[in-house]
Amino acid sequence: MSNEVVSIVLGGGKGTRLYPLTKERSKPAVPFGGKYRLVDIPISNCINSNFRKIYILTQFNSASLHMHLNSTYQFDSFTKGFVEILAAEQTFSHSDWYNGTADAVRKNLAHFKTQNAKYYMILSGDQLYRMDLKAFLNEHIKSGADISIASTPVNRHDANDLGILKLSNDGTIKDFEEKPGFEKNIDHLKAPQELLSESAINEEKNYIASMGIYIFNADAMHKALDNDFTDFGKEVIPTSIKELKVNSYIYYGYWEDIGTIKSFYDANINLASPFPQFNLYDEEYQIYTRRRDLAPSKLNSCTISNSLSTDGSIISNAFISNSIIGIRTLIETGASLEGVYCMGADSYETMEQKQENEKNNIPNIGIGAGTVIKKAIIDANARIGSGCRIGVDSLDRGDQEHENYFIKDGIIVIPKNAIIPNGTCI
Ligand code: ADQ
Ligand code: ADP
Repeated sequence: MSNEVVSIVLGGGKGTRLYPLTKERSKPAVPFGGKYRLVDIPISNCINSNFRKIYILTQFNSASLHMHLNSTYQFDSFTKGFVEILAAEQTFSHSDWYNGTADAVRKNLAHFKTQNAKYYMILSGDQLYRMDLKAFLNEHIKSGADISIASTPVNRHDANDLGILKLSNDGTIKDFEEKPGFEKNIDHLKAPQELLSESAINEEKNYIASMGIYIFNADAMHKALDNDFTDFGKEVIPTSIKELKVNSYIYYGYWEDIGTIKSFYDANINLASPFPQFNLYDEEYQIYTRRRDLAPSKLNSCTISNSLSTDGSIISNAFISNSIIGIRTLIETGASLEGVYCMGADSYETMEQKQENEKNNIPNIGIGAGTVIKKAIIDANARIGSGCRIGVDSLDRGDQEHENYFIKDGIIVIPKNAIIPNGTCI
Protein backbone atom coordinates (compact mmCIF):
# COMPACT_ATOMS: atom_id res chain seq x y z
CA MET A 1 0.00 0.00 0.00
CA SER A 2 2.84 2.39 0.86
CA ASN A 3 4.09 2.29 -2.70
CA GLU A 4 0.70 3.44 -3.92
CA VAL A 5 1.08 6.81 -2.21
CA VAL A 6 2.92 9.84 -3.51
CA SER A 7 3.47 12.49 -0.85
CA ILE A 8 3.67 16.10 -1.94
CA VAL A 9 5.01 18.69 0.50
CA LEU A 10 3.91 22.26 -0.26
CA GLY A 11 7.16 24.01 0.41
CA GLY A 12 6.07 27.60 0.34
CA GLY A 13 4.92 30.49 -1.76
CA LYS A 14 6.92 33.69 -1.93
CA GLY A 15 8.01 33.18 1.67
CA THR A 16 6.91 36.62 2.83
CA ARG A 17 5.48 35.47 6.17
CA LEU A 18 8.82 34.07 7.35
CA TYR A 19 10.91 36.82 5.79
CA PRO A 20 13.84 37.53 6.46
CA LEU A 21 14.46 33.87 7.34
CA THR A 22 13.51 33.11 3.72
CA LYS A 23 15.66 35.91 2.31
CA GLU A 24 18.49 33.61 1.23
CA ARG A 25 16.91 30.19 1.32
CA SER A 26 13.68 28.47 0.43
CA LYS A 27 11.22 27.94 3.25
CA PRO A 28 11.71 24.18 3.64
CA ALA A 29 15.40 24.89 4.33
CA VAL A 30 14.74 27.26 7.26
CA PRO A 31 16.58 25.86 10.32
CA PHE A 32 14.30 24.61 13.07
CA GLY A 33 14.92 23.35 16.61
CA GLY A 34 18.67 24.04 16.51
CA LYS A 35 19.60 21.19 14.18
CA TYR A 36 16.63 20.43 11.94
CA ARG A 37 15.09 22.16 8.94
CA LEU A 38 11.37 22.84 8.50
CA VAL A 39 11.09 20.22 5.78
CA ASP A 40 12.28 17.50 8.19
CA ILE A 41 8.90 17.59 9.93
CA PRO A 42 6.61 16.58 7.04
CA ILE A 43 9.26 14.24 5.63
CA SER A 44 9.67 12.52 9.02
CA ASN A 45 5.90 12.12 9.29
CA CYS A 46 5.92 10.47 5.86
CA ILE A 47 8.86 8.18 6.61
CA ASN A 48 7.47 7.16 10.00
CA SER A 49 4.25 6.25 8.22
CA ASN A 50 6.26 4.32 5.62
CA PHE A 51 5.44 6.67 2.73
CA ARG A 52 8.74 7.14 0.96
CA LYS A 53 7.92 8.68 -2.39
CA ILE A 54 8.18 12.31 -1.50
CA TYR A 55 8.20 15.42 -3.63
CA ILE A 56 8.95 18.87 -2.21
CA LEU A 57 7.39 21.76 -4.14
CA THR A 58 9.25 25.00 -3.62
CA GLN A 59 9.45 28.34 -5.36
CA PHE A 60 13.18 28.26 -5.57
CA ASN A 61 15.72 25.62 -4.90
CA SER A 62 18.32 26.93 -2.52
CA ALA A 63 21.72 25.27 -2.33
CA SER A 64 21.22 24.56 1.34
CA LEU A 65 17.91 22.76 0.71
CA HIS A 66 19.46 20.64 -1.97
CA MET A 67 22.45 19.71 0.18
CA HIS A 68 20.27 19.00 3.15
CA LEU A 69 17.89 16.68 1.31
CA ASN A 70 20.64 14.92 -0.66
CA SER A 71 22.73 14.18 2.35
CA THR A 72 19.85 13.29 4.67
CA TYR A 73 17.30 11.21 2.81
CA GLN A 74 18.95 8.38 0.97
CA PHE A 75 16.88 5.23 0.89
CA ASP A 76 18.51 1.89 0.20
CA SER A 77 18.10 0.44 -3.26
CA PHE A 78 15.61 -2.22 -2.07
CA THR A 79 12.96 0.41 -1.34
CA LYS A 80 11.47 2.55 -4.05
CA GLY A 81 11.78 5.70 -1.98
CA PHE A 82 13.03 9.15 -2.94
CA VAL A 83 12.84 12.75 -1.80
CA GLU A 84 12.86 15.05 -4.79
CA ILE A 85 12.66 18.83 -5.06
CA LEU A 86 10.42 20.27 -7.76
CA ALA A 87 11.27 23.94 -7.92
CA ALA A 88 9.15 26.39 -9.90
CA GLU A 89 12.10 28.03 -11.59
CA GLN A 90 13.44 24.73 -12.86
CA THR A 91 10.65 23.32 -14.97
CA PHE A 92 11.04 23.45 -18.75
CA SER A 93 7.45 24.16 -19.75
CA HIS A 94 6.71 26.75 -17.06
CA SER A 95 9.28 29.37 -16.23
CA ASP A 96 6.92 31.38 -14.03
CA TRP A 97 6.44 30.85 -10.30
CA TYR A 98 3.68 28.75 -8.85
CA ASN A 99 0.52 30.84 -8.53
CA GLY A 100 -0.70 29.07 -5.42
CA THR A 101 -0.85 25.57 -4.02
CA ALA A 102 -3.13 23.98 -6.63
CA ASP A 103 -1.14 25.56 -9.43
CA ALA A 104 2.07 24.14 -7.91
CA VAL A 105 0.61 20.63 -7.88
CA ARG A 106 -0.93 20.95 -11.35
CA LYS A 107 2.34 22.13 -12.90
CA ASN A 108 4.00 18.97 -11.60
CA LEU A 109 1.26 16.43 -12.36
CA ALA A 110 3.37 14.97 -15.17
CA HIS A 111 6.06 14.06 -12.61
CA PHE A 112 3.57 12.56 -10.19
CA LYS A 113 1.86 10.51 -12.89
CA THR A 114 5.12 8.64 -13.58
CA GLN A 115 4.69 7.00 -10.16
CA ASN A 116 1.29 5.48 -11.05
CA ALA A 117 0.12 6.31 -7.54
CA LYS A 118 -3.34 5.45 -6.34
CA TYR A 119 -3.29 8.21 -3.74
CA TYR A 120 -1.75 11.65 -3.40
CA MET A 121 -0.99 12.86 0.10
CA ILE A 122 -0.71 16.66 0.16
CA LEU A 123 1.17 18.07 3.15
CA SER A 124 1.91 21.55 4.30
CA GLY A 125 5.53 22.57 4.74
CA ASP A 126 5.17 24.82 7.76
CA GLN A 127 3.43 22.89 10.49
CA LEU A 128 4.65 21.17 13.62
CA TYR A 129 2.87 17.91 14.40
CA ARG A 130 3.42 14.19 14.61
CA MET A 131 0.74 12.24 12.83
CA ASP A 132 0.28 8.64 11.78
CA LEU A 133 -0.46 9.27 8.12
CA LYS A 134 -1.06 5.56 7.55
CA ALA A 135 -4.03 5.66 9.93
CA PHE A 136 -5.27 8.67 7.94
CA LEU A 137 -4.95 6.70 4.69
CA ASN A 138 -6.66 3.62 6.17
CA GLU A 139 -9.58 5.77 7.23
CA HIS A 140 -9.70 7.38 3.79
CA ILE A 141 -9.87 3.98 2.09
CA LYS A 142 -12.46 2.67 4.56
CA SER A 143 -14.70 5.69 4.03
CA GLY A 144 -14.77 5.26 0.27
CA ALA A 145 -14.15 8.99 -0.15
CA ASP A 146 -12.54 10.61 -3.19
CA ILE A 147 -10.80 13.15 -1.00
CA SER A 148 -10.11 13.21 2.77
CA ILE A 149 -9.12 16.28 4.73
CA ALA A 150 -7.20 15.95 7.98
CA SER A 151 -8.83 18.25 10.47
CA THR A 152 -8.67 19.28 14.08
CA PRO A 153 -11.04 20.95 16.56
CA VAL A 154 -10.37 24.66 17.15
CA ASN A 155 -12.02 27.49 19.08
CA ARG A 156 -13.68 30.52 17.43
CA HIS A 157 -10.51 32.60 17.68
CA ASP A 158 -8.36 30.08 15.81
CA ALA A 159 -11.17 29.41 13.31
CA ASN A 160 -10.57 32.94 12.03
CA ASP A 161 -7.73 32.10 9.64
CA LEU A 162 -8.26 28.42 8.94
CA GLY A 163 -10.53 26.53 6.56
CA ILE A 164 -13.63 25.50 8.56
CA LEU A 165 -15.52 22.31 7.74
CA LYS A 166 -19.21 21.73 8.30
CA LEU A 167 -19.60 18.05 9.10
CA SER A 168 -22.62 15.83 9.10
CA ASN A 169 -22.92 13.19 11.83
CA ASP A 170 -21.16 10.53 9.73
CA GLY A 171 -18.11 12.79 9.23
CA THR A 172 -18.93 13.70 5.61
CA ILE A 173 -18.19 17.32 4.78
CA LYS A 174 -21.28 19.32 3.85
CA ASP A 175 -19.85 22.78 3.68
CA PHE A 176 -16.50 24.52 3.82
CA GLU A 177 -15.55 28.10 4.51
CA GLU A 178 -11.96 29.21 3.95
CA LYS A 179 -10.68 31.64 6.62
CA PRO A 180 -13.99 33.18 7.76
CA GLY A 181 -12.32 36.00 9.72
CA PHE A 182 -13.37 37.32 13.14
CA GLU A 183 -16.48 39.26 12.21
CA LYS A 184 -18.64 36.66 10.52
CA ASN A 185 -21.21 34.58 12.37
CA ILE A 186 -20.17 30.99 11.73
CA ASP A 187 -22.42 29.27 14.27
CA HIS A 188 -23.89 27.19 11.45
CA LEU A 189 -20.44 25.58 10.98
CA LYS A 190 -20.26 24.26 14.55
CA ALA A 191 -19.44 20.55 14.65
CA PRO A 192 -21.99 17.96 15.85
CA GLN A 193 -21.12 17.39 19.53
CA GLU A 194 -21.02 13.62 19.07
CA LEU A 195 -18.03 13.98 16.74
CA LEU A 196 -16.00 15.96 19.29
CA SER A 197 -13.86 14.56 22.08
CA GLU A 198 -14.60 15.51 25.67
CA SER A 199 -11.48 17.67 25.93
CA ALA A 200 -12.40 19.51 22.72
CA ILE A 201 -15.85 20.28 24.15
CA ASN A 202 -14.34 21.42 27.46
CA GLU A 203 -11.90 23.73 25.67
CA GLU A 204 -14.72 25.17 23.56
CA LYS A 205 -13.15 23.84 20.40
CA ASN A 206 -16.47 23.67 18.59
CA TYR A 207 -15.25 24.06 15.04
CA ILE A 208 -13.45 21.56 12.87
CA ALA A 209 -10.61 23.17 10.94
CA SER A 210 -8.78 21.82 7.94
CA MET A 211 -5.12 21.16 8.69
CA GLY A 212 -4.31 21.71 5.01
CA ILE A 213 -3.35 18.01 4.79
CA TYR A 214 -5.28 16.10 2.14
CA ILE A 215 -5.49 12.64 0.58
CA PHE A 216 -6.79 12.56 -2.98
CA ASN A 217 -7.54 9.46 -4.97
CA ALA A 218 -5.37 9.93 -8.05
CA ASP A 219 -8.31 10.24 -10.48
CA ALA A 220 -10.04 12.69 -8.12
CA MET A 221 -6.91 14.83 -8.09
CA HIS A 222 -6.70 14.84 -11.89
CA LYS A 223 -10.36 15.85 -12.05
CA ALA A 224 -10.12 18.46 -9.29
CA LEU A 225 -7.23 20.17 -11.06
CA ASP A 226 -8.67 20.01 -14.56
CA ASN A 227 -9.41 23.75 -14.51
CA ASP A 228 -7.44 26.87 -13.73
CA PHE A 229 -7.93 26.98 -9.97
CA THR A 230 -4.83 28.22 -8.22
CA ASP A 231 -5.49 27.36 -4.57
CA PHE A 232 -6.64 24.29 -2.64
CA GLY A 233 -8.25 26.12 0.28
CA LYS A 234 -9.93 28.88 -1.72
CA GLU A 235 -11.09 26.96 -4.78
CA VAL A 236 -10.31 23.25 -5.13
CA ILE A 237 -11.71 22.07 -1.79
CA PRO A 238 -14.95 24.15 -1.84
CA THR A 239 -15.70 23.01 -5.40
CA SER A 240 -14.79 19.37 -4.76
CA ILE A 241 -17.18 19.21 -1.82
CA LYS A 242 -20.03 19.87 -4.24
CA GLU A 243 -18.88 17.39 -6.86
CA LEU A 244 -17.08 14.55 -5.07
CA LYS A 245 -17.27 12.57 -1.82
CA VAL A 246 -15.06 14.47 0.59
CA ASN A 247 -14.48 13.14 4.09
CA SER A 248 -12.90 14.50 7.22
CA TYR A 249 -10.39 12.70 9.43
CA ILE A 250 -10.30 14.28 12.86
CA TYR A 251 -6.91 14.43 14.55
CA TYR A 252 -6.68 15.26 18.26
CA GLY A 253 -2.91 15.55 18.79
CA TYR A 254 -0.70 18.65 18.95
CA TRP A 255 -0.65 20.58 15.70
CA GLU A 256 0.70 24.07 15.15
CA ASP A 257 1.08 26.28 12.11
CA ILE A 258 4.65 27.64 12.24
CA GLY A 259 4.53 29.75 9.11
CA THR A 260 4.86 33.20 10.71
CA ILE A 261 7.80 34.70 12.60
CA LYS A 262 5.79 34.71 15.82
CA SER A 263 4.48 31.15 15.59
CA PHE A 264 7.89 29.93 14.41
CA TYR A 265 9.62 31.64 17.33
CA ASP A 266 7.07 30.43 19.91
CA ALA A 267 7.19 26.83 18.65
CA ASN A 268 11.00 26.82 18.77
CA ILE A 269 11.27 28.31 22.25
CA ASN A 270 8.54 25.92 23.47
CA LEU A 271 10.73 22.96 22.43
CA ALA A 272 13.15 24.02 25.16
CA SER A 273 10.57 24.20 27.94
CA PRO A 274 10.53 21.43 30.59
CA PHE A 275 7.30 19.93 29.20
CA PRO A 276 7.20 20.93 25.53
CA GLN A 277 4.06 20.47 23.49
CA PHE A 278 6.07 18.73 20.81
CA ASN A 279 8.32 15.94 22.05
CA LEU A 280 11.64 15.65 20.20
CA TYR A 281 12.65 12.66 22.31
CA ASP A 282 10.17 10.11 20.95
CA GLU A 283 12.33 7.29 19.57
CA GLU A 284 9.37 5.48 18.06
CA TYR A 285 8.42 8.43 15.97
CA GLN A 286 11.54 10.48 15.57
CA ILE A 287 12.28 13.57 13.57
CA TYR A 288 15.09 12.88 11.11
CA THR A 289 17.72 15.31 9.98
CA ARG A 290 21.21 15.47 8.54
CA ARG A 291 23.70 13.36 10.47
CA ARG A 292 26.64 15.68 10.82
CA ASP A 293 29.14 13.93 13.09
CA LEU A 294 29.84 17.16 14.88
CA ALA A 295 31.79 17.22 18.14
CA PRO A 296 29.85 17.46 21.42
CA SER A 297 28.93 20.89 22.72
CA LYS A 298 31.47 22.36 25.11
CA LEU A 299 29.98 24.32 27.99
CA ASN A 300 32.51 26.18 30.13
CA SER A 301 31.14 27.54 33.43
CA CYS A 302 27.68 28.40 32.12
CA THR A 303 24.33 28.86 33.76
CA ILE A 304 21.79 27.32 31.41
CA SER A 305 18.11 26.71 32.07
CA ASN A 306 15.16 25.57 29.95
CA SER A 307 17.32 25.54 26.84
CA LEU A 308 18.51 23.19 24.10
CA SER A 309 22.16 23.07 23.17
CA THR A 310 22.89 21.24 19.92
CA ASP A 311 26.07 19.69 18.61
CA GLY A 312 29.33 21.45 17.99
CA SER A 313 28.73 24.55 20.10
CA ILE A 314 31.29 26.15 22.39
CA ILE A 315 29.86 28.36 25.11
CA SER A 316 31.89 30.08 27.83
CA ASN A 317 30.77 31.79 31.03
CA ALA A 318 27.35 32.52 29.61
CA PHE A 319 23.93 32.93 31.14
CA ILE A 320 21.32 31.29 28.92
CA SER A 321 17.63 30.74 29.55
CA ASN A 322 14.61 29.73 27.43
CA SER A 323 16.80 29.52 24.37
CA ILE A 324 17.92 27.22 21.59
CA ILE A 325 21.60 27.10 20.73
CA GLY A 326 21.93 25.78 17.17
CA ILE A 327 24.79 23.79 15.66
CA ARG A 328 28.33 25.24 15.81
CA THR A 329 27.28 28.30 17.82
CA LEU A 330 30.20 30.04 19.48
CA ILE A 331 29.29 32.18 22.47
CA GLU A 332 32.04 34.22 24.10
CA THR A 333 32.53 34.91 27.77
CA GLY A 334 29.98 36.88 29.74
CA ALA A 335 27.20 36.79 27.13
CA SER A 336 23.60 36.57 28.28
CA LEU A 337 20.74 35.15 26.18
CA GLU A 338 17.11 35.02 27.20
CA GLY A 339 14.43 33.74 24.84
CA VAL A 340 16.84 33.51 21.89
CA TYR A 341 16.79 31.08 19.00
CA CYS A 342 20.35 31.02 17.73
CA MET A 343 20.55 29.06 14.49
CA GLY A 344 24.31 28.55 14.63
CA ALA A 345 26.85 28.40 11.82
CA ASP A 346 27.58 26.43 8.64
CA SER A 347 31.26 26.09 9.51
CA TYR A 348 33.91 27.10 12.04
CA GLU A 349 36.22 29.95 11.20
CA THR A 350 39.93 29.15 11.08
CA MET A 351 42.55 31.04 13.12
CA GLU A 352 43.61 32.88 9.94
CA GLN A 353 40.04 33.94 9.21
CA LYS A 354 39.64 35.23 12.74
CA GLN A 355 42.86 37.25 12.44
CA GLU A 356 41.60 38.66 9.16
CA ASN A 357 38.28 39.58 10.87
CA GLU A 358 40.20 41.43 13.55
CA LYS A 359 42.21 43.36 10.96
CA ASN A 360 39.00 44.36 9.19
CA ASN A 361 37.19 45.14 12.43
CA ILE A 362 34.54 42.50 11.78
CA PRO A 363 33.26 40.33 14.64
CA ASN A 364 33.76 36.57 14.40
CA ILE A 365 30.79 34.33 13.62
CA GLY A 366 28.88 33.80 16.86
CA ILE A 367 27.98 35.93 19.86
CA GLY A 368 30.66 38.30 21.22
CA ALA A 369 31.81 38.71 24.82
CA GLY A 370 29.45 40.44 27.23
CA THR A 371 26.63 40.75 24.68
CA VAL A 372 23.09 40.64 26.04
CA ILE A 373 20.22 39.43 23.80
CA LYS A 374 16.54 39.03 24.58
CA LYS A 375 13.63 37.68 22.52
CA ALA A 376 15.41 37.30 19.21
CA ILE A 377 16.12 34.95 16.34
CA ILE A 378 19.77 34.99 15.30
CA ASP A 379 20.00 33.45 11.85
CA ALA A 380 22.93 31.34 10.68
CA ASN A 381 26.48 32.70 10.39
CA ALA A 382 25.57 36.04 12.00
CA ARG A 383 28.47 37.96 13.50
CA ILE A 384 27.36 39.62 16.70
CA GLY A 385 30.13 41.75 18.21
CA SER A 386 31.04 42.10 21.86
CA GLY A 387 29.24 44.40 24.29
CA CYS A 388 26.05 44.54 22.17
CA ARG A 389 22.62 44.99 23.72
CA ILE A 390 19.88 43.50 21.55
CA GLY A 391 16.26 43.69 22.65
CA VAL A 392 17.26 44.92 26.09
CA ASP A 393 16.93 48.71 26.16
CA SER A 394 14.68 49.63 23.27
CA LEU A 395 10.99 49.79 24.06
CA ASP A 396 9.97 50.18 20.42
CA ARG A 397 9.18 46.69 19.24
CA GLY A 398 6.89 47.74 16.38
CA ASP A 399 7.52 46.04 13.03
CA GLN A 400 10.67 47.43 11.44
CA GLU A 401 13.09 46.61 8.64
CA HIS A 402 16.72 47.67 8.79
CA GLU A 403 19.78 46.53 6.89
CA ASN A 404 21.04 44.34 9.72
CA TYR A 405 17.96 43.58 11.71
CA PHE A 406 14.20 43.24 11.48
CA ILE A 407 11.51 43.40 14.11
CA LYS A 408 8.36 41.36 13.49
CA ASP A 409 5.64 40.75 16.07
CA GLY A 410 7.96 42.05 18.79
CA ILE A 411 10.70 39.58 17.89
CA ILE A 412 14.09 40.82 16.71
CA VAL A 413 15.46 38.89 13.75
CA ILE A 414 19.14 39.16 12.84
CA PRO A 415 19.36 37.84 9.26
CA LYS A 416 21.75 35.22 7.94
CA ASN A 417 25.37 36.44 7.59
CA ALA A 418 24.52 39.81 9.23
CA ILE A 419 27.33 41.81 10.81
CA ILE A 420 26.49 43.55 14.09
CA PRO A 421 29.51 45.65 15.17
CA ASN A 422 30.82 45.71 18.75
CA GLY A 423 28.72 47.80 21.12
CA THR A 424 25.60 47.92 18.93
CA CYS A 425 22.27 48.61 20.68
CA ILE A 426 19.07 47.44 19.01
P1 ADQ B 1 -2.82 28.35 4.44
O1 ADQ B 1 -1.75 27.65 5.21
O2 ADQ B 1 -3.01 29.78 4.70
O3 ADQ B 1 -4.22 27.57 4.62
P2 ADQ B 1 -1.58 28.34 1.88
O4 ADQ B 1 -1.08 29.72 1.94
O5 ADQ B 1 -2.20 27.85 0.63
O6 ADQ B 1 -2.68 28.09 2.91
O7 ADQ B 1 -0.39 27.37 2.32
C1 ADQ B 1 -0.46 25.97 2.44
C2 ADQ B 1 0.94 25.44 2.34
O8 ADQ B 1 1.37 25.55 1.00
C3 ADQ B 1 1.99 26.18 3.17
O9 ADQ B 1 2.98 25.27 3.60
C4 ADQ B 1 2.56 27.14 2.17
O10 ADQ B 1 3.86 27.53 2.49
C5 ADQ B 1 2.54 26.32 0.91
N1 ADQ B 1 2.41 27.13 -0.29
C6 ADQ B 1 1.70 28.28 -0.46
N2 ADQ B 1 1.80 28.74 -1.71
C7 ADQ B 1 2.60 27.85 -2.36
C8 ADQ B 1 3.13 27.78 -3.68
N3 ADQ B 1 2.81 28.71 -4.57
N4 ADQ B 1 3.95 26.76 -4.00
C9 ADQ B 1 4.25 25.81 -3.08
N5 ADQ B 1 3.81 25.82 -1.81
C10 ADQ B 1 2.99 26.82 -1.45
C11 ADQ B 1 -4.30 26.15 4.33
C12 ADQ B 1 -5.72 25.79 3.94
C13 ADQ B 1 -6.67 26.05 5.10
C14 ADQ B 1 -6.17 25.27 6.31
C15 ADQ B 1 -4.74 25.72 6.63
C16 ADQ B 1 -4.14 24.93 7.77
O11 ADQ B 1 -6.10 26.54 2.80
O12 ADQ B 1 -7.98 25.62 4.76
O13 ADQ B 1 -7.01 25.50 7.43
O14 ADQ B 1 -3.92 25.46 5.49
O15 ADQ B 1 -2.88 25.49 8.07
P1 ADP C 1 23.63 23.47 7.36
O1 ADP C 1 22.72 22.70 8.25
O2 ADP C 1 23.73 24.91 7.70
O3 ADP C 1 23.42 23.21 5.89
P2 ADP C 1 25.43 21.41 7.38
O4 ADP C 1 25.93 20.87 8.65
O5 ADP C 1 24.37 20.66 6.63
O6 ADP C 1 24.99 22.88 7.65
O7 ADP C 1 26.61 21.66 6.38
C1 ADP C 1 27.64 22.56 6.72
C2 ADP C 1 28.29 23.04 5.47
O8 ADP C 1 28.84 21.94 4.77
C3 ADP C 1 27.30 23.73 4.56
O9 ADP C 1 27.38 25.12 4.62
C4 ADP C 1 27.74 23.30 3.21
O10 ADP C 1 28.53 24.32 2.62
C5 ADP C 1 28.60 22.10 3.41
N1 ADP C 1 27.94 20.91 2.89
C6 ADP C 1 26.99 20.18 3.51
N2 ADP C 1 26.58 19.15 2.75
C7 ADP C 1 27.28 19.22 1.62
C8 ADP C 1 27.32 18.47 0.42
N3 ADP C 1 26.55 17.40 0.23
N4 ADP C 1 28.17 18.86 -0.56
C9 ADP C 1 28.96 19.94 -0.39
N5 ADP C 1 28.97 20.71 0.71
C10 ADP C 1 28.15 20.35 1.71
